Amino acid sequence: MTGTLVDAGVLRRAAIDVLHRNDLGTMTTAAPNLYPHQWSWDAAFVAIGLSRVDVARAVTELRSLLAAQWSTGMIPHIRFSPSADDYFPGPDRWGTDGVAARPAAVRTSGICQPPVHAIALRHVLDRGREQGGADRAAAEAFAAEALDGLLAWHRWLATARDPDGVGLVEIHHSWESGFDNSPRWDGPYARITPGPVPPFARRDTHHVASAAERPSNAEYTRYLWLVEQLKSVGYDDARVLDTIDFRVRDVFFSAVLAAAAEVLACIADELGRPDDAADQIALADRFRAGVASTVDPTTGLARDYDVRAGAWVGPMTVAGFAPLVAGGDPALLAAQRALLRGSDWMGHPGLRHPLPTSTSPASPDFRPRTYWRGPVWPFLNLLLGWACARDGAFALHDELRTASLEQLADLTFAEYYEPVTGAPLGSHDQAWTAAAALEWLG
Ligand code: 2M8
Repeated sequence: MTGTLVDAGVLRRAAIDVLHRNDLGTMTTAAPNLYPHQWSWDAAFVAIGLSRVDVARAVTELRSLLAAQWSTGMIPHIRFSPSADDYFPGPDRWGTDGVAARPAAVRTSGICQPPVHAIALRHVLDRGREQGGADRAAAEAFAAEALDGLLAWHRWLATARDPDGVGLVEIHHSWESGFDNSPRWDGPYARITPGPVPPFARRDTHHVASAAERPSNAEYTRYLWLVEQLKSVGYDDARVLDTIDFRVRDVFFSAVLAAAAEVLACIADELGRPDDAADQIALADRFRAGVASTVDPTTGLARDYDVRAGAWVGPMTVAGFAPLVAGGDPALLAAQRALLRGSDWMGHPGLRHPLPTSTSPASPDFRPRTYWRGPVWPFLNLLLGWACARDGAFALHDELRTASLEQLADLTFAEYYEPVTGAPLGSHDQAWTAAAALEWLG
């Protein structure tokens, strides 16, 4: 079933309005009420969208995020805005103020998110060069300014987060994956018995139509237990490995690193840094191979690996298409594209729009209204589309673009959408959803 394409000008103006309303000046809130701070991978998508309308502001978005980078190289998953306190857990609960690696001037969380930032920088550079003049100068100057930070970020992930050198990034909290309560994490969380967690009052459930669209209280207790564990060792990378109950090699995160490293290699080359470029190519190769090594020969989907349990994690989620993001072996990518278009995914006859769902509608884990357990996430479709175009899979890119624009024509810019009815869920006016609309419009 297809929807109606809204007038491109109307969609564009509405998306720009959302980004303006979420703009705090030098950073954009991920959503007006639910997420009143700057999130790491949201900011990268926001910069991609902004680069279509205001290259200088896109540069500022990435610069603000990089100002939160820790001296270890980690880019934290939240840069807190001093002007908002209606989010839990806020900076006090994270307890990062005493961490020496944190930049003194900004308050941050103590974990990270997938490294889409070099991909965002590529978009900003390309748009700046297309515009020419001051935009080109600003984008090129920023690329030179940001290069060392992004190299340090990728190198930190490749060392601190791949201690065994297997070409897969290990995460220590499902918030790091960005797929917070995906069925991917049910197994690892089921094996955790939370220790004492200080009392807490959730705020997130106040900002959605139904609490059922958000993670459960049992999930939040585990999320906060992991924060206590991280705090207990002062967020020290080496001590975390011995302490944390959640150690999972995240295949989708790893795929993003592979893709971003390849992009950063190209930028390093353009900036006259061939050694750094070669280093990033090697890193991309390593993580691409790591991602490919996880593919389940029976299902054709890539899998995560629970280090603590020594077990594969393989529910039918969109993360199984990590090889499409990482790139690589043409036969593997062709098989994955066929699977994605098939009746368990985009080709499922019950879908309102033929778009990837966060969990397959054919899976017993599918929950169409619950956050990362089923709904469609627009920013993710943009990332998949970008990877398709990179690899010359233009037909699938165009299918994703057409269906995405139809979905976004409702002008709610929802955080996620119910796959069967197309109803908007979670927050409305979500910044990265508006950014995805701008990028799809071109
Ligand atoms: C969601 O995650 C945050 C925690 O980081 C939350 O639920 O409070 C996820 O969808 C994540 O991927 C996203 O970056 C964030 C902000 O949009 O919200």
